[in-house]
Formats: sequence, C-alpha cells, structure tokens
Amino acid sequence: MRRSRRSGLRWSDVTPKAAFLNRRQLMATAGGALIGAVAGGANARIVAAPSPYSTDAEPNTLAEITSYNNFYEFGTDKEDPAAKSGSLVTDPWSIEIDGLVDRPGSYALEDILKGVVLEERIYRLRCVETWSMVVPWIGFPLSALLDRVGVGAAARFVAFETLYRPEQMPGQAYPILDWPYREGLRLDEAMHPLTILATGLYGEEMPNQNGAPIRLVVPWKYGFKSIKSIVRITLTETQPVATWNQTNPHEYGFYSNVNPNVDHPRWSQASERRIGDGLLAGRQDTLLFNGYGDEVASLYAGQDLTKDY
Ligand SMILES: Nc1nc2c(c(=O)[nH]1)N[C@H]1C(S)=C(S)[C@@H](COP(=O)(O)O)O[C@H]1N2
Ligand SMILES: [Mo]
Repeated sequence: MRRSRRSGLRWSDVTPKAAFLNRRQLMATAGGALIGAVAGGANARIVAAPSPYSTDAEPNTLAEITSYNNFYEFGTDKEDPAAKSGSLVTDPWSIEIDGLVDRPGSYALEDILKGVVLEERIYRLRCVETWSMVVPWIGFPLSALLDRVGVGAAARFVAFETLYRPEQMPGQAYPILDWPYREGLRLDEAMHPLTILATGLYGEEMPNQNGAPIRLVVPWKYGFKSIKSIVRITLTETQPVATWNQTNPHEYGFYSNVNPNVDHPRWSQASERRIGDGLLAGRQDTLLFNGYGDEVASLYAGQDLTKDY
C-alpha cells in the first residue's frame, strides 16, 4: 500500500494547473493539516502529505474523473452529472447530525472542516457496473467527525442522506429511485480509517458531479455505497435503509463489499474495465475488497460473504 511511483514524482509535482483549496478547505488547513499550504489571497496551493493508505496505482485524469459519473439526481447517463450539476448551490451547506449522538445538531460545513486534518487519499473506486477508476481524493476520516459529535453507546449503524432539491437536481423529478438517495454503514465500517468524507479531489474543491461539497468514500465497497452531497448523518441501532438495496435487494446487498467471487445476478464481478485504458488494454481482475483486504477483512470475520453480499 505504500506509495512508490515509478517516476518518484507525485501528480502535484507535475500538474501544470495550480491546485487550489476553496475557502472552506483553507479554514480546515489552519490546524497544520496539509504540508506546505501557502496562503495566497482567498486560496492556498496545497501539497498534501502522502498517505500510507494511498494506492500506488496511476490516478485517472481529472477529465476522466469529472466526465464519467454516476449521480442519478442529475440523470442516469454518465455524461448527465457533468452537464447538469453546474447550478447546484453547495454554499452555504450544513449537515444535520442526529440519532444516537451526544451532540446532535445542524453543523455548518465550515465548522465541521475547522476541526479536521485534510489528507490526500488515492483510492481505487470499483463500480458495481464493473468499471473502475483511481481517484486522488482530499478528505478526512469519518471517524474524526463521529468522535467529535460523540457516538451513543447504543449506536450500531450510521445512515447517510443526500440533498433533496428537485429544482436543482433534475433527476429527482423522476421516480427512478426513492429520493433522497440514502446509504448506510455498520458502525465498525464507518469508524475504519479507510472510510473518509471527501471534500475535494486533485487538490481542488469537489466538483459538483463528484458529490460536492462533501461525500462519503468507502474504497472496499461498490461505488454506490459512497454517497454524494451529504446533508444528514444519523446514528442508529438498527440497519438503515440503503437506496440500491431497497430498490433491488436481490441484486444489491447492504454490505456490497467488492467481491470477484459473488456475481451480480446479471453479470460477472470477476473483472473490471479501468476507465481511460485503451481498447487493447483488456480487463483487470477484480480484487476481493477491491484490494483492501489486509485492512478490512477482519471486519467480516465469521460472516458468510455470499449471504452478506
Ligand atoms: N447521491 C448519490 N450518490 C451516489 C450516486 C448517486 O447516484 N447519487 N451514485 C453512486 C455510484 S453508483 C457510484 S459508482 C459513485 C460514483 O462516484 P463518481 O461519479 O465520483 O466516480 O457515486 C455513488 N454515489
Ligand atoms: Mo456505481
């Protein structure tokens, strides 16, 4: 898992485009989070410390990551989110944190970010549809936020909800899914250090089509677990509703750990197509837990992953 890029150069060394943080991310760097965050007017160039959790796989390009998306609130075509999310208002933004927490409330995103250390995490992303990417996220562990609000003793799961705002999210006019989009994790999954809330990618604020201003990233699970544009986080005692699981429980489990040995009823999950690879590149073998087994397999000790798919 350690970074060892062939060239020894990181993307931030070679990108011709200066990487900027937005106002809210800049405030988060006040804690000394990012090495070399240099104040420059309203923005700061960032050079994030390498993370031992980052993959050394080559990241996809910014163009690939921002032009091929699943974000059904803006339509079901891969091009829809880039084309139709431009007018989504993401500032101001707040997250309602409720349920079994010691300090429930409506938290402004600025206040959430003030207390966290932003890091770059280069993660593999594997969609249940069998395409994959490598994304250099900027974010912080979800556990840092949950620790701050105080997880109640009875809490066993964490539920997440996406914004419901049909006037800015044209896909919500259609009953394709039971809006708002919802997801959930078991508490131990939510507290795992690989699980992050991401506020940006490629050193910049999160593009709307990727889930601005803040989205979940759980790299060992199919992409649909990584819910975008979060407005509510609820600690619960019982397993919460998750949108794709609710839509078709036979095809999409609550756990949805990446697993090449458990096929989707309509297609194999044994291999994947890396977005951006040439036509001649061929498919790659899909890895159990998307390659994060050393870190997360112990969470599922004693569970039958063919039943808890
Ligand atoms: N709210 C919401 N979150 C969502 C989705 C969605 O449609 N709505 N799509 C999911 C799916 S299927 C995938 S593969 C990833 C895609 O993330 P990306 O577009 O940043 O690559 O977002 C996930 N999060
Ligand atoms: Mo997906």
